[in-house]
Amino acid sequence: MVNGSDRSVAGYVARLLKARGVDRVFALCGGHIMPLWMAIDSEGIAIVDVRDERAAVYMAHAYGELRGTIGVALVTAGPGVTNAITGIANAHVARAPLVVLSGVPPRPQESRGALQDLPHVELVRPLARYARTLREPAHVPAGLDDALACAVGDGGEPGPVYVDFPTDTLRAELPPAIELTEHLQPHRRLRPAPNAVAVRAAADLLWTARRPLVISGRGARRAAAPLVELLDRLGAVYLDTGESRGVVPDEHPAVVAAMRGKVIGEADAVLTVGRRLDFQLAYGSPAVFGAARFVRIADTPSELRDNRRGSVEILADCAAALAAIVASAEDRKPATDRAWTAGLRAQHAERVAKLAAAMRNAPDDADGRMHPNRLLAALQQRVGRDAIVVADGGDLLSFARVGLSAATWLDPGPLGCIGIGTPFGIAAALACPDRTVCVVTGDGAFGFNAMEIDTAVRHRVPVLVVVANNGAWQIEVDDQERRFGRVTGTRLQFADHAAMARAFGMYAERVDHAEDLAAAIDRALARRPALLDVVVSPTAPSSDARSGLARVPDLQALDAWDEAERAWRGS
Ligand SMILES: Cc1ncc(C[n+]2csc(CCOP(=O)(O)OP(=O)(O)O)c2C)c(N)n1
Ligand SMILES: [Mg+2]
Repeated sequence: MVNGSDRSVAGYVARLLKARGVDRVFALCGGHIMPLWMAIDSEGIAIVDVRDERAAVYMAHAYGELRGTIGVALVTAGPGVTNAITGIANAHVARAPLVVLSGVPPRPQESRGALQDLPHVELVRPLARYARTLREPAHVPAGLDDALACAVGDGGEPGPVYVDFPTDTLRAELPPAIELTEHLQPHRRLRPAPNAVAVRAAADLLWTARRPLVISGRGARRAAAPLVELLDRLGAVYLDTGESRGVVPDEHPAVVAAMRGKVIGEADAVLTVGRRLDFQLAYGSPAVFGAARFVRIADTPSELRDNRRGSVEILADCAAALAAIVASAEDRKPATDRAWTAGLRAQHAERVAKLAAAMRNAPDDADGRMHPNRLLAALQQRVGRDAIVVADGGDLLSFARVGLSAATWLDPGPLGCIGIGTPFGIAAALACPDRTVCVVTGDGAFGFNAMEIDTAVRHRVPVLVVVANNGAWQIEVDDQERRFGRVTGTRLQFADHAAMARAFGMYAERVDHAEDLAAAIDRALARRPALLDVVVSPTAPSSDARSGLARVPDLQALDAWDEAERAWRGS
């Protein structure tokens, strides 16, 4: 009998995870990792056994993000690791702290054609902050400690780390000289303190600006209070991005999300808080942001100076940097043009109200199918604004991004990794048992990890999954129709996802008419885990379809920015 609390490497790994606060591991079984699997179970860490390794990694990603800890996925050798790679790639781009553990064939069988023998570390290395096979039992404590530090971004960028062990190493004992408690306690993460000179310069630049704009991203997630304080004191306008949606509540007077294009063009000072200037922000290009001066604060270099340097750059914990800037400004009166901010806010509020009314009343299409906005309006009303919303898909994600408000928001992120919906939703419901979790997903996106409804049922995870069933990869259909005049390989069927969910024991309904939505949502919420398969119109054009995102322009992600960039470059 194998005992997880003995001196085996597997037992040590499990104890270290437990000591670091890991209470759940998302996993798919296999012989190479079984010693570790059993040790993790013996240690009292819950195992969420899933149906595809990719889903395990997505779940670990969302679980870690929402709990503010490291997410852990355990996958077997060979195809277990290759299946996990999309999840690792997603966490890499999202900078999500994540540990993926796996096994490799026993050392005596290495490179002899063993079962499931692949060069895991080489496959994963470009996507991981740390990738290593820990062969030697004596090296396991320090190696794993280093990996966990890398995952949370201690001294670098947070992100996924990958560690595997030969199966015989997992079964081997740590040498007697290795102190068993060593490395169990984490080192305190050292974050650089904000530089006082840079803080003063940032306060000067922002407090003398007429039209200051603040944009937040990943690095702002744990800086909500000082961010709001800065917005209040400076009177700036504010744009969030998918990475930090919900950090500043929609009711805050700085929020002008519906005026994104205008604000970006008019601001004379832009403060980025833990946010890359990636494709979602026009790469910070002067063609779009004009001559605005930038202040950039971030706790990792990758969010500090990409694409457009700041006149001031502060590498520090974002909360500390924001608080220091506010303190440095003291009682100084900002030069912010209040007429500009008030005008934007008023226009924003008008657009939001108009949209809400239009969403509630959006007419059916010629075939009698409801507009996706009817679904979103009903969800907003029944699920509320305090929920955790996971949005996934093409057109559907675009509609949801514009029309659905949530205290916590998760989506496919900058990798555009559709298919995360159900796994993220399951992890969210496990991470935050007191909150309502609603996944709203396109039918195409749902299909990738549809089998995870089985995981939700087996683990009694109270998640609501709403499939917006338009029988197509519709945003791609739209692109083909607009640019090629014909449609090929982008249509699906109006499949019966409710029947599929019921086959796995999940409560499910199909909804065809908008007037049936409210009652169906209420029934589903009461019977979670539950799925609603809602038939929606494929012909409703989304803003992402209209903006050109799907067609991938040459210079910028959106048509309008692409044209501006072309004009600016003189090409
Ligand atoms: C893994 C992955 N494969 C393909 C794509 C390209 N893609 C983006 S949106 C989309 C269509 C999504 O269809 P659905 O989820 O049904 O949403 P709809 O557009 O129909 O609302 C596709 C195929 C992607 N982003 N990610
Ligand atoms: Mg679809």
